[in-house]
Amino acid sequence: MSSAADSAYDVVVIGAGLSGMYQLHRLRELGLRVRVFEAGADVGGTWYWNRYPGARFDSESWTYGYSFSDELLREWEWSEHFAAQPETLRYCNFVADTLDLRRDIEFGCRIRSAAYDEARSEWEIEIEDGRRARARWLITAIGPLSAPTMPSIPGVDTFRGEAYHTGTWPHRPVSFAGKRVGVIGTGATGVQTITEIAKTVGHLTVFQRTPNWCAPLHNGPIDAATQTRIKATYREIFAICRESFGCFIHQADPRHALEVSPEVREAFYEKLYREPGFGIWMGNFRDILINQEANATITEFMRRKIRERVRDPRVAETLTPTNHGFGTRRVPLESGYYEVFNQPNVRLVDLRETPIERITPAGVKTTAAEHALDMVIYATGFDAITGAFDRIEFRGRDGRRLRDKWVDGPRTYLGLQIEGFPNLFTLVGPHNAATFCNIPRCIEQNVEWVTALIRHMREKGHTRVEATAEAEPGWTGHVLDIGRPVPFTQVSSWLTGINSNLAGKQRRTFVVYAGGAPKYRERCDEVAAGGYVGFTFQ
Ligand code: NA7
Repeated sequence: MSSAADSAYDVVVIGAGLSGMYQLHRLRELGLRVRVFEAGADVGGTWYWNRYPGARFDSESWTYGYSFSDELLREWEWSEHFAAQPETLRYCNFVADTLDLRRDIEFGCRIRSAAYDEARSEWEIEIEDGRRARARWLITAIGPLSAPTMPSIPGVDTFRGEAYHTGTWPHRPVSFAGKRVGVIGTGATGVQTITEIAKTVGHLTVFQRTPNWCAPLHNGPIDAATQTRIKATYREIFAICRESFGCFIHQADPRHALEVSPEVREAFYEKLYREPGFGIWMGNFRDILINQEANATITEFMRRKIRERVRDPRVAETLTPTNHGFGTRRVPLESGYYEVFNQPNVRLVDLRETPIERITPAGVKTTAAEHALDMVIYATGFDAITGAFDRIEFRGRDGRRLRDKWVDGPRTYLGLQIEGFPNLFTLVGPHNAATFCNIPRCIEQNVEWVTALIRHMREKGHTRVEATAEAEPGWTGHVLDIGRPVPFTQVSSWLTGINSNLAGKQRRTFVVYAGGAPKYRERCDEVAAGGYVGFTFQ
């Protein structure tokens, strides 16, 4: 493909993951000249980078694919209810091939800066290799979890063995056989990695700082009859997702946890624990995530489950969260995670008791011991939601830097636009329902809404759109108001903007919209129906 940088486009999209790919497709339909710049060597975003062992969906595969195209739905078949990363990456490639997307995507291009040129009402984008491109509209499709962070532990660079971050996993096979492997981090990624490599590892040491409440995934193959049923009912499936809080197939039970007897409650929790996917989180009693007393009942149930599954009571205790209730952090789904700790070749190190002092050339040194290792795996997460924005120098009107504007937390309108940054749209950006969602469902909403706004501008002959100085604080205040009473906003995790490894990310902020996808969509639709209330056009 010839280099298309140093050129002018109608729209530049940053990122060729699920949101960038769909945005490209929709904008092409408007007849616009679109260029997508992607840092990776191919499409897929999250599914391109996160190749770590055990990486797979926690969403039901058949709820995750794009819903907009009957052709895509007809031609693609998921092999498992919760597909593994290689299959999902194949899906991304299938979409790129079917829609012929690659001819407008330039790979290996990491964006360094983007500056708004007021005189021309255009964005000027600079790629790290120094090339530039200009476009009327700039759309970020950079993902909420795309800026991996290493731990701020001294000595990381001194380790002599193999070292990997899960978010930048190598493309070649990695063997664990006979090796002494250490994993740092027990979030959703660490839980998947640990469970998978425990099957072949020589010896595994898990360095855990904060345990999470994990629930069984119950994955399985999709048989032919189920495949036929799924394909025949896609419309119903997507309709259910559309009306649920996070666009998952699981709908909250209308009952309150405390209005039923303890026996009924227990039986319901048991049933959910035996069922696949996020049902125990999203399809539970309607109040378990908003009422502390209700939350305590499911939390106690989950505590008992850990004790039942882990043989050594001390290890079970260490694996049991003490600082947050079930569901107030992202719930990792697992396939035998707790049983890993019954293996004789697996050791759990509690970093709350014995913190890591440093990484040494030979392994990991805690305050209690030095653990000799052949490999260290960092499952230490991401500079979430705003991190990918911070890594690009965005300059809006009057040279204002986005980083400065967001220094005390993001300020946005609908999580899609920012006052002072005309013609910039932030798919799956902060304050957007998509950050807490069965993400392609919300991506489709985001993309379709932005596409309609651009179509509107073209029809009216506008060259510039920007959130007003009133609309932005209105929305930002609404995000805060709706988030404040929700328990998960009072717990530290990437969902509340915390990253212990980064200066400036130690204070909780409201980075996600906690009102749920249906309410969010309704608001976006109202804004559009009212002629794009809260925006100024020129
Ligand atoms: P997470 O959920 O942010 O988890 C990161 C893990 O790494 C978590 O257990 C952290 O402990 C641990 N961590 C981070 N830094 C350190 C240091 N310095 N020392 C010890 N332990 C550390 O990231 P994931 O990749 O698992 O998941 C992110 C999302 O991606 C996930 O929710 C899915 O939606 C997809 P902590 O909890 O901070 O004590």
